Amino acid sequence: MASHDILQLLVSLPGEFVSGERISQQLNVTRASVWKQIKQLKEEGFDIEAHTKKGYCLRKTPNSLNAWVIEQMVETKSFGHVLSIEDKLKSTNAKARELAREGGIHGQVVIAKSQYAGRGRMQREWQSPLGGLWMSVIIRPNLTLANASKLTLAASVAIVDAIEELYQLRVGIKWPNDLLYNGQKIAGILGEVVGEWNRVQTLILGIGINANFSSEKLGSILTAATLKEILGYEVDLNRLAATILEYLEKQVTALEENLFEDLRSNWMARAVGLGEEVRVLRGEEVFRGVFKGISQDGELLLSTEQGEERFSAGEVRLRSKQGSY
Ligand code: BTX
Repeated sequence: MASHDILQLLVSLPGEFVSGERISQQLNVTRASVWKQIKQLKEEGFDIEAHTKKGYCLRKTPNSLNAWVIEQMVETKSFGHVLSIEDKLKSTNAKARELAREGGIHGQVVIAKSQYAGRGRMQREWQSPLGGLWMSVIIRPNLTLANASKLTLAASVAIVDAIEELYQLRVGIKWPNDLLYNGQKIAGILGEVVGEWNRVQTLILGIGINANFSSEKLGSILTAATLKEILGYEVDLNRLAATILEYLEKQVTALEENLFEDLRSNWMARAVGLGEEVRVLRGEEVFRGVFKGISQDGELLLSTEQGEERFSAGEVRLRSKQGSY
């Protein structure tokens, strides 16, 4: 018997005590085995009240990452239905690529409690200590390659929506897909296409969220903040993952149905620096102009003295005139 069979039973009777005898009868196992499994669940962080006469009652699922809990929470068609959590990985994007090559399905998720070689865009380092949400989703969308870049925009809006719903926190998006709170980075997104096809077959969407740790853990990175610091409490990582997956599936489905306009306006409503004078850096080249938004094709629009310039994600960085973001 898996300890999760007991959980199923306790979850189906919220707030109720279920006797050890009833559990053992219903699941056809010994009382000793029930006791052992309950002990294991408690070690995993499940708050289970035990009463000698009444039996067991599930009071609370754990805040710490738990695959079973996320799978139960998530209300999606396919995202997060296949999900694995590892204690430590080099990078969840690397692991998801491997899984995708081995036949991983659309919406399959891999999460690591910590990463020892997490990556940002252009091979930059992404620090991923314990307490964060480091997650990659395999996406096999029905989209052309040109439209695939919009997936990272979709992911930014999905995360912002999730954070707003769960914590009533207004987060800004810095082109193309960093999430900022008061100018401090709290999350990043890394979209990587697997293989080279005309029609995108697979994209790995890596999502990193500074959640339950102190930003001191990020060493020399002084431009970061964590949800725990902003909110003053530790967030439920399972709820956060499940809610992001729900919004993400909605956004991806909308893109597949060619409904980019809503996403574009949602993205722009959250964009940092919109309408302001900014600098766009492409390698050593610097472009100055007013940040006008994103185009129908998902490119950054900059109005310069020479006219309108368009930039695709991946090649440029955006800076305020003073260099503050
Ligand atoms: P980015 O290239 O926009 O940002 C990388 C830069 O952000 C780094 O050069 C560093 O200055 C800064 N930085 C590094 N770690 C952090 C952090 N924890 N918080 C704030 N700033 C930081 C952003 O790339 C994309 C990040 C995606 C991360 C996810 S985690 C799950 C998946 N696996 C993986 O290896 N990457 C993705």
